[in-house]
Amino acid sequence: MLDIDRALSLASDKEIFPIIDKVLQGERLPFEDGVKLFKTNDILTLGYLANYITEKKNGKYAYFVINRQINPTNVCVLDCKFCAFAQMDKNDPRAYELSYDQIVEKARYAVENGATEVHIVGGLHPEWDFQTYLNIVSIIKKNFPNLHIKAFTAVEIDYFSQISGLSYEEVLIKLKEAGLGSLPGGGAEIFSPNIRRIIAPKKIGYKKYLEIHKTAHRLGLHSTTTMLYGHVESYEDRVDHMLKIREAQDETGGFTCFIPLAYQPENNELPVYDFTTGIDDLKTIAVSRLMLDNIDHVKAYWVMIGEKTAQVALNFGADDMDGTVMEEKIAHFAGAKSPTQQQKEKLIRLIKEAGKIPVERDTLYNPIRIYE
Ligand code: V47
Repeated sequence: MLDIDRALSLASDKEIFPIIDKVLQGERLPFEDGVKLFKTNDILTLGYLANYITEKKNGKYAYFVINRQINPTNVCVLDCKFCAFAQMDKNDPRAYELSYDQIVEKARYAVENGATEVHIVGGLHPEWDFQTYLNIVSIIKKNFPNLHIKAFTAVEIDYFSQISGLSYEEVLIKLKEAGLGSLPGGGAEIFSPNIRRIIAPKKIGYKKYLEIHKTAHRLGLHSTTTMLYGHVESYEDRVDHMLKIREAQDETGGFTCFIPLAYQPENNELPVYDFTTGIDDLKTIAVSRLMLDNIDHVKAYWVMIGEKTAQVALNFGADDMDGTVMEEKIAHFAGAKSPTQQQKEKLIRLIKEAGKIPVERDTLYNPIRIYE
């Protein structure tokens, strides 16, 4: 008897038996199956199935990147209810704006510590023009030509288009010419317009978010994509979100990775005060892996689910842990209990002890070093 048959013969939830067959036959799962998978308590079967798909796609490899986050400013015109990072008033003592020199120094620290990537996300500053954001990219590129600049969410790209009068395509072409390497996936939150009205009323809707990513893909830029879960959304909203991403990926193939972001509940305006639970984190990773059959990688973002859950998630459908990060603000302002940075050696240990083979990767998942 094959290992997979033996393991799945122990499955206990009849509701998911037909889904098991579909997964084993490589069939695409519809909306209803995603919801059933979220509702099952047969968490081990769910994890086994998700891990089966991960290993079919990526073998035993689990990835990490040596990277640094840089948040140039937290001054932001949006007023997202879950966000503890942004400051509407630039005179608030918690508001900050980094100078070009400070940004270059942060990038220099990253390079000196082995980083291949900087991940840049910040606020929509009411007084910064598009040129300021372009300069951030070009000044880093000029000083560190080999560093991959993963910068600016679709929400920021839409803002640049508004303040410059340029189309999404023109904004992205200018950023690419300045040295942009790829787009990060933030700002997706939950696509459901009803939930978005509650948690992020001023933020662009999902159609624009996906249009911007698809435009980037057509210009040869890859991107990642995310989902903020664990607040006021339902399982149905999560599955709907995943399917909209799956449809966009069918069109362009440009998403490298899906990242479920666990809601952090402190210092924000959303009246949801609990962190996500370990089971919900694992289910969300596993269901993502099973629904998003056309995305190669699913990330267990240790910053938001903690190192221990992220490690376990490597056996529940995830094959990537993000990276060293070096300085994290967005999750920590909202109460994240994880460290704000990570040593490469720790990531290697977490991956090895999960029974996987650590691979240091670049932003686009090219292996840099395999730790057999
Ligand atoms: O856009 C904000 C989210 C995102 C909270 O692309 C929150 O590889 C949880 O997108 N609780 C920024 N989440 C981080 C992000 C990201 C992180 C790591 C890797 C990648 C990638 C992307 O964080 C925001 C928003 O969606 N966020 N506040 C909060 N209270």
